[in-house]
Amino acid sequence: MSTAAGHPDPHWSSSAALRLPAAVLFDVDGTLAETERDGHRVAFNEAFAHHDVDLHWDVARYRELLVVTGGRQRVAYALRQEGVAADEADEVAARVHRTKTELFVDIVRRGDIAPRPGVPDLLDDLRAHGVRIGVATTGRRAWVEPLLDHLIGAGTAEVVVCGDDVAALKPDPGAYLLALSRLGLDATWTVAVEDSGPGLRAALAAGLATVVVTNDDTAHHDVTGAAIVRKAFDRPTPLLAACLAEALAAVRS
Ligand code: XBP
Ligand code: MG
Repeated sequence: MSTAAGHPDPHWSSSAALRLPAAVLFDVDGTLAETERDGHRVAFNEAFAHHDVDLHWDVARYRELLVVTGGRQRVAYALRQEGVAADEADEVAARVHRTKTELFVDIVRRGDIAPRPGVPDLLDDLRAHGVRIGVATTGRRAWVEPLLDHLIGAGTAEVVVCGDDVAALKPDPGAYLLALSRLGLDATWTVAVEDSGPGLRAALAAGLATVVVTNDDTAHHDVTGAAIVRKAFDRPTPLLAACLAEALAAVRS
């Protein structure tokens, strides 16, 4: 834990001994980076074309479909909406999703995806204060690991829980509970950082104080229960470790 004395952060309250989180668990898609509209969506559309599947997702349609977490589940859901029988939808979705994963890995390896503004500063600040960092995502490990290496540096996240590791995706709390267990922590002094309603519900169900930083795709989501809701990491003030300490204090007091 840091003390207030001499703290360089203008958000730090010198009058109150705010306790920093023991760890911060980050979502990936939409939180660490804007991966969905120009990343996953593009890869899904290329995969549909590759498999002659009669689907094409524009930005508005994809935004609606983001309430379904998991790419394979999202494709199966959309196929069922088109009247495809459940078994066939699952089989086609599995094939399309394998191709989509390969295509998205290519996008990641091209290095085109940048962290959201303010994310590197928050990570630096957490590291400077000795706060442990983890990741809990419903995405597939095949692209999550190369993306994290590129976005935040290999080894920055002490634990990385992916959709492959859990039986149920967000809003199920499984990914967060597994991340906590791998860190050897309970939820009390851990904060989650999310961008979406399903992600927030997963984190809350795991008992975590949760900061939501929305984006254009999730600005309309229900964020009831979040400790802090913001539109950006870097504006109007930087989201830093001390802000997360304030969020924790608000939830745990
Ligand atoms: C992200 C997802 C993922 C991605 C696509 O949700 O739901 O499905 O959209 O990745 P969250 P995959 O940010 O809440 O983890 O195709 O690998 O599923
Ligand atoms: Mg997300």
